[in-house]
Amino acid sequence: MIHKDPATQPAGGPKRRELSALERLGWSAAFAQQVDVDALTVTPPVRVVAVHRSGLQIAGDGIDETIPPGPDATVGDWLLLDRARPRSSRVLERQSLIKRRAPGTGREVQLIAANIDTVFVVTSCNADFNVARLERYVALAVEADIEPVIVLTKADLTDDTSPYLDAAQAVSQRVTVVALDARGAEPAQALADWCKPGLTIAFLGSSGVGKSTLTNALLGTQAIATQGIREDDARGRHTTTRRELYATSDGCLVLDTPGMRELQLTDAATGIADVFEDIESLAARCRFTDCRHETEPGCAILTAIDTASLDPTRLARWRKLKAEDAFNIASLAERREKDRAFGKLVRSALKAKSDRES
Ligand SMILES: Nc1nc2c(ncn2[C@@H]2O[C@H](COP(=O)(O)OP(=O)(O)OP(=O)(O)O)[C@@H](O)[C@H]2O)c(=O)[nH]1
Ligand SMILES: [Mg+2]
Ligand SMILES: [Zn+2]
Repeated sequence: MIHKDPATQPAGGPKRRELSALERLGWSAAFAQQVDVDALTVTPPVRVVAVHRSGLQIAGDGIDETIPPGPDATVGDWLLLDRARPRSSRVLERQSLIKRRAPGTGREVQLIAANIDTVFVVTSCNADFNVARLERYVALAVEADIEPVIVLTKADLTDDTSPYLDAAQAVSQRVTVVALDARGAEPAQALADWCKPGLTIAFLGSSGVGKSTLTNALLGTQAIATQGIREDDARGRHTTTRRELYATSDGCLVLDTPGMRELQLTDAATGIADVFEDIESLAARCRFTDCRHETEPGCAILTAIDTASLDPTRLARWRKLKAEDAFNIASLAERREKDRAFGKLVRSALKAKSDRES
C-alpha cells in the first residue's frame, strides 16, 4: 500500500525506500535495538493503535486484533506480543510518554499516549481560545519530551487571525504557531514539516476544536465522525470517545483523541519551567534565593511587574500551575505510601496466619 505520486517521484529521480509493514506503524531503530532478533519471530512487535474497554487493539506485520487489557500500556506503545499469554506481553521502552492526573477524585496518573513525535495543541479562533489552557498543554508536551506545535483552527471564520496568533505565540517563544482551516487540503501542506513517514503525531485539545477534522484532512477521508459545536459558547459535543491511531497513505501515524474536559498536570515541573522560562529566569535574578516574589526587596519579578514588562496574570497562572503540580505529586506519593503500608499489613497478617498454622 505504498503511496506513489508520479508528480513527487519523477522517473530516474531519488526513489524513496519502501517502508516495511512495521515502519509504516512507526517502528524504528530505537525500538529494534531493544529486541533480540531471534525474539522477533516468537514475540512479534505490535503497536497499540487503540484502547477499548474490552482490551487493546494492536497492529503489526500481518497482525490486526484485540487482546485483553492487562499490559500497562497505552495507545502508541510497542509490545512484544506473547501469543500464549497476551497479558504478559512486554512493553518496549518508550521514546516519549504523555500523562496527566486522572480526572475525578482518584489521584492516580493516567497514561494518555506513548511514542509521539509531535503534539499539536489544537484550539480555535473563537471562544474556545484560552491562554491558560494552551500553557497547560504545551507544558504537558514539553514535559513528555515532545515538540509542541499550536494549531489554531477555524481561521476561515475570523477576519483577522493576528490577535490569536500573537496571544498563542506569547505562551512560549519556542513554540511554532499555525493558523489554518482544518477542512480540506490546507492541513496536509501546513503540517507537512511534522507529518512525515514513520513519525507519529497527536492532536490534543478541547472538544469541538477540530481534532477529528484535522485527522480526516491528513488521511484524505471523511471517515472519522465530526459534529458541529454549540452556537452560544463554541463548546464541542464530545464526538470522539477514544484515542485511536490512524495511518496516512505515506506512512505517518496520526492520533485522534477525545476532547479533554480537564487537564491537571502532575510531575510536570520541567514542562512548566520551560513554558514560563521568562518568569523562571527573572526569579533567578531575585536577591534572595528563596524569594517568594511577594514583598521581598530586590525581587526581579515584582520589578518586572512594576515596569509592565511582565503580565501579572501570567505570573498568577505560573503560581497556580506550580502549586497544582506540587499538590498532585504529593497526593500521589501519599496514596502510594498508603497502598504500600496496606500491602505490608496484608503480608504480615498472612505471615502471622501461616506461622500459626505451621
Ligand atoms: N469553518 C471551520 N469549521 C471547522 C474547522 N475545524 C473544525 N470545524 C468544525 O468544527 C466542528 C467540530 O469539529 P471536530 O473535528 O468534530 O472537533 P473535535 O476536536 O474532533 O471534537 P471532539 O471529538 O468532540 O473532541 C465540526 O463541525 C467541524 O466541521 C475549521 O477550520 N473551519
Ligand atoms: Mg473528534
Ligand atoms: Zn522574587
